[in-house]
Amino acid sequence: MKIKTLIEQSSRPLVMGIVNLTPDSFSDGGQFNQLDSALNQVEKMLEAGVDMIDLGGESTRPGAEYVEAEEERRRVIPAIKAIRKHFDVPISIDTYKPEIMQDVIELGVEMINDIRALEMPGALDVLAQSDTEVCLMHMQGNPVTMQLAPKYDNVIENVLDYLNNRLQVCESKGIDKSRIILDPGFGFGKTVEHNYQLLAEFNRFKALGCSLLAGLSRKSMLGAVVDKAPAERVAASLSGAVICALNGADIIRVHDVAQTIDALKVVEAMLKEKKNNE
Ligand code: 7PM
Repeated sequence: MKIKTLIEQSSRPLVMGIVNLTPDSFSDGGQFNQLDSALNQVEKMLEAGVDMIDLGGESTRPGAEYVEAEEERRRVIPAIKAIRKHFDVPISIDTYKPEIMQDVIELGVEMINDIRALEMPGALDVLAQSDTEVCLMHMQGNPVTMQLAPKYDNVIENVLDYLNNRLQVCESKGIDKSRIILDPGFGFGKTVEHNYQLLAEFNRFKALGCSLLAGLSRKSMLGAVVDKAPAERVAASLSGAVICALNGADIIRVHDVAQTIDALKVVEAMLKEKKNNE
């Protein structure tokens, strides 16, 4: 089913669970371990009620290393096939490389999640020749240098202008607005203050007429306030998720699926009564 349809049918934002395929310090990075760990993560998230998963084969963390397309393909393709074989869950692929987009679209993934908003040469054409949904995210600079000196005249206006421009470019290429999801890109070339300005005015992005995605799970904008390591930022992340839910987010990208769904169910129950008493 289309993500757009899932959004329309849901009375709370969809929860997108983050599944990383990047080798980390907790495993030897071996192919089997990576796949097995991804499948375990997906199973747990489904038990918790996740609406879709976001699979990433290249870390986009500040200062992260570049991953060749060949290596990203080796990580992502077997994972998609294994997830498809074992589970029935919409899949989003976190990639900015057009050759990866092409391959995963052929495998029938529901969404491309692009932190570069289809700016890589060829990416627009790949999406234009498909009917796959796509998330366009704002980033200032690139993942290696973006946190060195983020600068805006007005972060809200600048991010709005950027996303509006990417939207126009997509539409001119024949990518219909109805399959585009927009994301201001918390943490991507933004200071703590910029991030909280975006959070405070998240609802202004509704004016662009697309569904909205918010990704702030465990990010440093939360660490800056609670002074805790990423894994200890669950409560802070829930606070961020609730703020976004109250300000028009349609998809929330998270590590902690079960806790986020609980938090969003409370928002949903409140909004239901609010609507009933209008
Ligand atoms: C710093 C920045 C640390 C980003 C970690 C990350 C987003 C995304 C990521 C997001 C969309 C993370 C990331 N963040 N895709 N991919 N929106 N659409 O938290 O905010 O995993 S990477």
